[in-house]
Order: sequence, then structure tokens, then C-alpha cells
Amino acid sequence: MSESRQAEWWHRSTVYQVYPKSFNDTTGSGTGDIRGLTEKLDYLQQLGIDIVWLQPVYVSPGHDNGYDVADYERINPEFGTMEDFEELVQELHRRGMKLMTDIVVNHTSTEHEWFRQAISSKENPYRDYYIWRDPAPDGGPPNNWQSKFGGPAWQLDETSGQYYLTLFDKTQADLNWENERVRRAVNEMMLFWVGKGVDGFRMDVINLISKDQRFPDDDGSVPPGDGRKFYTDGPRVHEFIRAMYDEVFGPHQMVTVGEMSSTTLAECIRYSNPERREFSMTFNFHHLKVDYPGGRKWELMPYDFEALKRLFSDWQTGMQQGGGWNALFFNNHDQPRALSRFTDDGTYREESAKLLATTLHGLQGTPYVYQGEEIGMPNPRWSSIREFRDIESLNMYRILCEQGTSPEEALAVLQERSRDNARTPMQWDDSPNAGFTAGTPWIKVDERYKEINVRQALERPDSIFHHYRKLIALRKTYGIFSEGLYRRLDEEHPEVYAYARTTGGEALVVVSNFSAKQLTFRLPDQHWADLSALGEGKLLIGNTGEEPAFAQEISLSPYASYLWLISRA
Ligand code: ISL
Repeated sequence: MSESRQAEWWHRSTVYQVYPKSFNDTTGSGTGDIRGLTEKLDYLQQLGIDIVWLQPVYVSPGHDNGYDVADYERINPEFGTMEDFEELVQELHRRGMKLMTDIVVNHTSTEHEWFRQAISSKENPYRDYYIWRDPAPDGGPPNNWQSKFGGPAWQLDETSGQYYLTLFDKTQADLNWENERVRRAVNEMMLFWVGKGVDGFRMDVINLISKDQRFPDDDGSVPPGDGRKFYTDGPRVHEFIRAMYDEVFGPHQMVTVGEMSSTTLAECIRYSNPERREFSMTFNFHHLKVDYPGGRKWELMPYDFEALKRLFSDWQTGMQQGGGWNALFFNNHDQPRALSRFTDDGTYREESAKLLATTLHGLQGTPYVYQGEEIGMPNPRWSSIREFRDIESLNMYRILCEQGTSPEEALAVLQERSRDNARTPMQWDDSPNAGFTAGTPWIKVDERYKEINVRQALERPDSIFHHYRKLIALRKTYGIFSEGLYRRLDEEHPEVYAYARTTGGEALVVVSNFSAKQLTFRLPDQHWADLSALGEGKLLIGNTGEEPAFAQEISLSPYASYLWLISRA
């Protein structure tokens, strides 16, 4: 990107992601609700949040916790009412905050009225809202594509003898975006939410909506060989998104983030460069696959630190050059906690959580904080399969066991990889169930809630919460956080990630020790010469209680992380 790229308000904003089912329960039902979020808006405001991303609260059978929508324009009674939703919007706006909702339109629930109509007969006008194909000559599925949650991507409808496509669970039927009526219906639905005062959208797996209409078999030549190359960033995807922009996002000045599954840098530049009129920014997941051996999620290996740094660096530089914009994140509801995954959630939990925060928030993009991240919630490490709730985890556990993995080993994989790691209830205080519910929680509360909770985090000035609060404020104060050009400084150091962000006469420098070793990091001579020529270093934030001067040799205690501003102040 050139430094002259037009600044947008959300370049200096931070988004907070709410998984409503696990956030705050006001009724004693054991599941969180919309009023539970409204009740906590002062807390989010104190953190400095500008935008709240609320995950699906629409009517849904809940097989995939709301990502299986049965009615896009009604609130699931489990979460409350439309009045509750309207109150949430009002209360956010009263505080100068914005609401981003989740739009899930690659697929609907098979309980959606459109699907009920579609399956009722081949002649029904809704039939073509979904993707139907005749069986292969042997009577099996039309092609060899695999579902992302395990098993074939096609389900047989015995009545008509045809198969319908389901890239996720068998209860999530893929919509047929070739059908113009589908596209129109989706735009109308989004305009309905604009009418409710929603300010932005997070678009679920939106880069999968355009399928190669030949529906060919995957010959396996490109791993993982499950068919994704025929529908990821597919033939008409940009055309479809541009039409949404022209009718909805543009006219209503929405802030939008596209969730891009298995995408490329070149595609994300296309999706998020403002000249193309598509999205404000994109999520990609490459940096969260650095512990997947050969791309296989359900096998364990230590993470590849160099790959993590290389991916951040490639995307920082590439998106800058191409005029795209990154959504920055280490955590979400589909990922194990980064704290447990990349650092130490035991002895060095506080240092680790702050290190991850500083490392991420120093980058260019819009940072996302996933609930609980700001107090350092770790993976729960359950010792029984009975604690797990997630459909993907339970499917994969069954498949692993069927393939001959022992139950103990399969459990060990889930402990590291399950999406439930991120879905344990938010820990508000040290009362029973961490203050999340007065009833029985739908999923087990992490046992460490007595020491890890919001109440104690607010009280301690040096807590992880206050570290996040400072980072969020720094981004608003200093334009260099959103504008500075990225340069990596660490030259493949095995433990340290160091980078700079530079503008004309200033630099930010971030140095993070991703290890439990005490060490000294020496900035390479050329970088030191360039940076020290810009002036004196002022420590903006650190995680050790010390305030080291910016120097060529930097002493780093375990998981130490520092961020300096270098300028002629
Ligand atoms: O393929 C991936 C990354 O390249 C996955 O992480 C993929 O992005 C993810 O599974 C998609 O998730 C989203 O859509 C799912 C839903 O279950 C998730 O909760 C949601 O975040 C289906 O709607």
C-alpha cells in the first residue's frame, strides 16, 4: 500500500467478538442471551471497543450453534426477542459504539422454509435455491467432494433420488448463488438488518459461495484434495460481492469483514481493496494452520514459529502493497486459545497473553478481540469426551476412532484442536459458574475461573485487561499504528519476533520473546542504524514492569514483549 491510502474510521478501531451462547446469561437458562450482552456494554466501553461483532442469534435448530439459520429475520427465543435486539442497538449507539452482525449465506439450515419447499418436490419454485445433482452412475454422490466437518459433501434425498450439496454439516444445505432470486433475497435480508440499525456485517465463509458449475471430481493433485479448489474464491465470487456492495454495503456505509476460508493473499487484496468495492477487510487463517502437519487439522505437531512470522510478514507487506486491509486476530470461536497454543498458559500466562496482544496490535489492520482473550482465558483441557459439545469435534472424534485411533489419542487431539476450547463460558467473577449463569451452563466452565475472571482483572492495574485497554487506546492516539509500513527485523531468530512500522520520520518497534528463555536479542546492524537515526525510543507498552531503553541489544526475560515509538519528540 502507499502511505497515501485514504484513512477510514475503522482503521483505528478495535472489534470485540461476542459468542452470545457463552457470554452472559440473564435468565438462568444456562445459555447466554442478548440482554446479557447489553448488560456488559459498559465493560466493553471501558476496554475501548468501537465495534461489537455479535454472532448469529437468528432462529436455528442449533446444530452448529446458529451457523445453521432457519429464519434470517427472527431472533432465536433462546437469545431473547427483537425488542432485546433493538435495545442492544440503541445502547451501543448511545455509547458511540457500533454493531456488526453475522451473515451466514453460503448455506441455510435444512429447517429453513426455503429448504422445506425445495425438498418437497422437484417442481417447487424454491428447488433451485439449493444445489441438486443426480447420483453418479454407481448411485453414489455426484462427485468426491468432502464436507469440512467430515464425510461426503452430498446428502441423498430419497424421495427425488437427487443429492444436495452440504459443505459443512449435513443439516447446512449450500445455497445456489447462480440463482438470481437467491442473491436478491440475501440483499433484502441484509437491508432488513440495516433497517434495524446494524452498522456492519461479518460474512461467514463468503468466499465459498460460487461453485464451479461443472462440479468435477477432485483428482487430489492439490492437497487436501477434498474439492475445495472448485469452490474456494470461485468463478463468480467477486461479481456476487460487488453486487452486495452496490446495493447494501456502499449506500449504507457499512463496515464489513469477509471470512475467507483457504484463500490467497492475491484474492484478499481483491476482496478488500476499496477501489474494487467489495469488503472493508478480510480474515484469513493461514497463520492459524502452522501446527497442522501437511495441512491436517486433526494431527498434532509443535507449531512452526518461523512459518507464523513469515505468514504475518507476507500478509502485512502484501496487503500494504496491494491496498488491502487485514482483520487481525489470534482467537475466535473456531480456534483453540492462542495463549495455550503458541505460548505458556501456566507459569507465564500473564506475560504470554500480553505478548500475544502487543505482537498482534502492533500490526497493520483492524484488531479483533475474542471474548475472554482480554483476561487470558486458556484452553480448558477436558479429560472426558462427555464435556464436548461441538458438532465438528464430535464428528471428528467418531471418525478418528473409526479409523483406528485410540479414544485416548483422539481425546488428546480434541484437547488441542476442538472449537470448544474457545466456547467455555465467559468468566466474570469467582462466584459459582464464574458469574455466567445462575442455572446449569450448557458447556462446562473452565476450572481456573476463581483466579482468571473479569472482576479481578479490573481491579489490578497491571492485568491483561488493562494491557489490552492501553493497546486499544494507543492505536487511536498514534496514526502510525494504522499507517506505518511494515518491516521484519528478526532475521529468522528461533525465539524472537521483531518488526518495525515506519512512516516518514517515525517508527514503532515491537520485540517479543516467544520462549521461556532469558535471552539477549541484537538488532541487525542495518536495522539498528536506520531506526536509531529516527530519534530516541520511548517505551509505549511492555509486559515485564521494566522500562528498558531502545538499544541495539535488548535483554528479554521469558515471554517479554516491548513496543517503542522512535521519534524526535
Ligand atoms: O476452512 C477453514 C479455514 O481455512 C475453516 O476455519 C473455516 O473458515 C471455518 O470452518 C468456517 O467457519 C465458519 O463457518 C462455519 C461455522 O461452523 C463456523 O463457526 C464459522 O465461523 C459454517 O457456517
